[in-house]
Amino acid sequence: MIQKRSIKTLAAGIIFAAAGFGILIYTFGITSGRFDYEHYGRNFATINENALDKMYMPPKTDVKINKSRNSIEFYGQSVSIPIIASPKNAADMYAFGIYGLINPTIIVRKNTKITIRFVNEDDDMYHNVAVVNDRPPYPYMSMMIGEAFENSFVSPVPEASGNKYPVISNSFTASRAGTFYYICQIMGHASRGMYGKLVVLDNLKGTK
Ligand SMILES: [Cu+2]
Repeated sequence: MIQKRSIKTLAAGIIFAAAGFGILIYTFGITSGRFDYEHYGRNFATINENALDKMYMPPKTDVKINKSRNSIEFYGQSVSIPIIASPKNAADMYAFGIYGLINPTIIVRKNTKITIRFVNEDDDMYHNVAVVNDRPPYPYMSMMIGEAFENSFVSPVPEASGNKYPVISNSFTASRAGTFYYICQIMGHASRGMYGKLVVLDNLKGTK
């Protein structure tokens, strides 16, 4: 009798533990949901090397590139920003490239609609990009850092293979002025320097 009861207790304990673990995983899945590996890079397309090379070329208008400050100012209420993970001109894989600059400071005006066009040039690792409030240095587990703006997150995309470079886009509105950061949230990437600054200006003046 005692044995039966203890078996029942044990069974109940296991069920409770399993349920608790399930709730924990579920909760974690919500807070870090987009880092569920099963959902990595579901909706990406690919571009070839020719199209990738074009992403390095700045447009003739609507941007101001300052190489000495390593900054790029984007003009307009709606801007498209091409961000390359592990660009060929970077010192290592843990870098973003925009128009040939490495981890440049991006400058926009408040309420600009930003569309990030994100491509992975790395043939070895997944990468993503998210705009966050937290300033460096970053922890190893940077996927837990929350987004600065609603939807300011681009899903991780897998490594490039052959002449196919994964590309994915996402839009958000820089609704607050201030200094933010765009970081890669794959484990250990931001902590190794895969980040840059995003400055959202409060007024209509440039930074000239
Ligand atoms: Cu990365």
